[in-house]
Amino acid sequence: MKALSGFYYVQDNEGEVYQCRARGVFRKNKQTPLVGDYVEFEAANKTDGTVTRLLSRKNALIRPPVSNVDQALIAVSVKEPDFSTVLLDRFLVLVEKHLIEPVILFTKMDLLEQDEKNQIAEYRKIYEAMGYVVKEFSTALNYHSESLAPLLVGKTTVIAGQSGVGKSSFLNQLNPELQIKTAEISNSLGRGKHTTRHVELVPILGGHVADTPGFSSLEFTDIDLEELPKLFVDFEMYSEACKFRGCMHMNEPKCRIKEAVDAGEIAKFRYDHYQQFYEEIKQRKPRY
Ligand SMILES: Nc1nc2c(ncn2[C@@H]2O[C@H](COP(=O)(O)OP(=O)(O)O)[C@@H](O)[C@H]2O)c(=O)[nH]1
Ligand SMILES: [Mg+2]
Ligand SMILES: [Zn+2]
Repeated sequence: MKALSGFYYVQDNEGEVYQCRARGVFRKNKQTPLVGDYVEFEAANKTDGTVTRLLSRKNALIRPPVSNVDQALIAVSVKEPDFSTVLLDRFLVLVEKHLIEPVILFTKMDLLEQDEKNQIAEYRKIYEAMGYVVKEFSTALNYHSESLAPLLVGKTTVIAGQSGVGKSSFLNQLNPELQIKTAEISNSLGRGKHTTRHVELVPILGGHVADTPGFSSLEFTDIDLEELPKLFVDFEMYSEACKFRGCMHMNEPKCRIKEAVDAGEIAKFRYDHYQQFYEEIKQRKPRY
C-alpha cells in the first residue's frame, strides 16, 4: 500500500496493515517491491514484518512507481484551465501505450454556461463513440459521485491530468479523510531535487487510487513512429482498409483513415493531433 524509508506497508486480506522490511534476497536479485505488488509476508506483530516473496506483476508504471494498475483516470477540466482535446489525446496515447484502461473525467462542470455545456456534450459523444468511458465531476455540485463508485470498486487506479484541473479536489471529495493539499503553486518546484514525496494507495469508494499524479512527463520518448497509429483507437477499424500495408496515414495514396476524416467518420481534431504527434516523434533525436 505504501513504501517509505525502506519500509513496506502490506495490507492483508482482512484489511490489517503491517510494517515490513524486504528480505535481503530481493536486493541480490535486483528486485524492488513496488506499491501495488501482491506479496507473501510474515509478521509476528504489526511493526516487524518481512516481505518474503513478490508475486508476478500485470504491469508496472515508473511515474508514479505503482504496479498492477487497472485503469488511469484522465482528468481534464472543462474550464480553468480551458478544455483541451490535444492534452486529452496526449494522455490517451500515453495510457494506451502502457496497455492501461483509460477513463476520462471532465472536471469543474459547475463553471460551464449552458451553451458551453452543449459543446462539451458534443466532445463527450465523440470520445464515447471511440469506446471510452467518460464521466463528469464537480466539487461544487457534488456531481455524480455515486456513479463513480462502480468505476473504482475493487480496482487500482492512477489519476492523471494537468496541474490545476482538480485531481486533488476530486480525491478529497470522494474520501474526505485524505485532506490532500489542493491548488499547489507549482508541480515543478520539487523537480530534480530530492524530495521525500512517497506514493501511497489510498482507499476511495471501495477501490484504491494512487495519491500521486501519473504520467507527469507528457513526452512520447518511449513511443515509436510505427506504433503511434495503434494508439489512436478510433483509427483501428479503418486502418486495415488502407491500400498500403504499414500505411502511416500521412501522405500515402488510398488511405482509408484520411477518407474517414473527410467523411466525418473520424473527428478532424483527432487526425490533426495524430499528425502533430507524428511530427513530434519523427523529429525526436535518435536515442543510443
Ligand atoms: N469551480 C470549481 N473549482 C474547482 C473544482 N475542482 C477543483 N477546483 C479548484 O481548482 C484549483 C485546483 O484544484 P486541485 O485539486 O489542486 O488541482 P490538481 O492540481 O489537479 O490537484 C483549486 O483552486 C480548486 O479549488 C470544481 O469542480 N469546480
Ligand atoms: Mg494536486
Ligand atoms: Zn492509411
